[in-house]
Amino acid sequence: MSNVIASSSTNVRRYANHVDGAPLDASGSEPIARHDPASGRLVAQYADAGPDVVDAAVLAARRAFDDGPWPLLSGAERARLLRRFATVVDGERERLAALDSQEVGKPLRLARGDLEGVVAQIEFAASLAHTDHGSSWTQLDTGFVAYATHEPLGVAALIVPWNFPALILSQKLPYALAAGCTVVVKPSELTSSSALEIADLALAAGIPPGVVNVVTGYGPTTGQALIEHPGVDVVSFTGSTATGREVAAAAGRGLKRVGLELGGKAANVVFADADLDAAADAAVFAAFFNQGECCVSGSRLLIDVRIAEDFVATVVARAATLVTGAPDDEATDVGALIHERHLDKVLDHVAGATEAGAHLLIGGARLTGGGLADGAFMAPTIFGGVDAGSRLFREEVFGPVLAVATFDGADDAIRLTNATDYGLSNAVWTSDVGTALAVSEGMRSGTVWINTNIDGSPALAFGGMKASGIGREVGFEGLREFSSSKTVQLRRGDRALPFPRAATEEGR
Ligand code: TXE
Repeated sequence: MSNVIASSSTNVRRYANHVDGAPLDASGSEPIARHDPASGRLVAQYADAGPDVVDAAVLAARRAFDDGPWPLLSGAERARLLRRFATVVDGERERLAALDSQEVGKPLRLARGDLEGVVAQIEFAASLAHTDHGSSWTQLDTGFVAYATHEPLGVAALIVPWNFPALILSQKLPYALAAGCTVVVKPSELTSSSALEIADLALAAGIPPGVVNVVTGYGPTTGQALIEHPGVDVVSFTGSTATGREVAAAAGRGLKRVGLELGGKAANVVFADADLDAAADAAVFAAFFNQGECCVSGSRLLIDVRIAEDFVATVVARAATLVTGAPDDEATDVGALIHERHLDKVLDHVAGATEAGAHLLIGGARLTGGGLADGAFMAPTIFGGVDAGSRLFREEVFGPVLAVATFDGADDAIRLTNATDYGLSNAVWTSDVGTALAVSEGMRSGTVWINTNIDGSPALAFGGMKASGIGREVGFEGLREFSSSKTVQLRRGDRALPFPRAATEEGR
């Protein structure tokens, strides 16, 4: 049953929550209005779920877990339903991409890529549901065998941000389902439509009611109530490091498993012996993809001092060719930022970088010309000569701002890469395999890309070190975040116990 309550002639989508396979409106609270950040137009309204709605959603997930059938289905059966889910989502890719593009402000052309990723994640998780198995120990002792199984943890709370609403959901949801968990999703209050639509599609694919629930609302109220609910067993969160600390504290109080995928400040290290043409293209892509609103954005370019001048000139020239504009224009490379306050925060970083003595090479301002006046558009921006101690070098900007600095030798490149609290991803470009391996060993991050950037596959675990988070999602490790192992030990024959054998009847 669709969560869309009404779509008026002005095409404003009005949604209820999705609980136990049906729409559930939030009584008594003002709906949350979402304005398209590229035009300022009202495009969607979501319910602001209070504690009563969160409670109903967790209880629905609890029933679907405790009474089944979801966790009791065979792996093959869960895999079959997940494959069907992937097929149904595949059929709706264009519509879902349009929703994410409109609510995030990202180019539709690139949102289509997000949705391809969503389908690939669900398909991969289906393969894990089918092939997952435990381990056994048969060599421990004569007459003694042990085996370990992986059991679903229970009800999972999935808290999702706004930069890749459908894609980040797909890095969690199908893995939780493959493990046998039931879920309550809390999408960002800025971009909730695709999660609600995807919950409908799960139902249409035959995944039973109550297995996938979605509550919409603000983080500190709806999100916090969800994490603190005693019926939740595991929390998977993607968002800011500051909020991640609060989420971890709340999960800690409830002794719940928690996975945190937080911010990043990736370095893109380019040595003089690299394929410089490919490295320059990738530097531009990594910095400005998704308006730089990406936890793995290559927001720091560290360039070998021997080639710095020419290479930076090439990167700046290529950045100048990027088209910033309306998300639904097929020619657009860079869309609008998520909202005005975020644009202000990015501009504050720009002002701070200038004060700290960095050299503005391109951009640096809001764009209002050419029909962009009503949106939160920012020019792709590059600063040279960025000091390693400055805010721009160390803090996540989450906007189209690239910080450039030079290094001299591999040790210096590693030192600069690690000069931030974050540790999510980094990249290195070189034709020398020894340099590539040495630098990747020194980089303190969950992912290292060699001669590529912002790349991947659903098979490859993703997550961070340091302030970038705890745990891994996606791939086999992503499945394990939602399961608990059980060790079963079996002994036959004589058991040698350290206590004296109990007296027999005759001996008394
Ligand atoms: O994130 P929040 P915001 C970074 C990026 C960005 C900054 C702020 O630097 O500029 O964070 O973005 C929910 N309990 N990233 O404010 O607050 C919230 O409703 C439970 C990096 O949007 O972390 C939303 O669903 N939930 C990042 C989600 O958490 C809470 C992606 C993220 O919101 C909550 C996004 C609470 N107390 C931002 N408070 C990445 N790693 O990709 C908020 N939420």
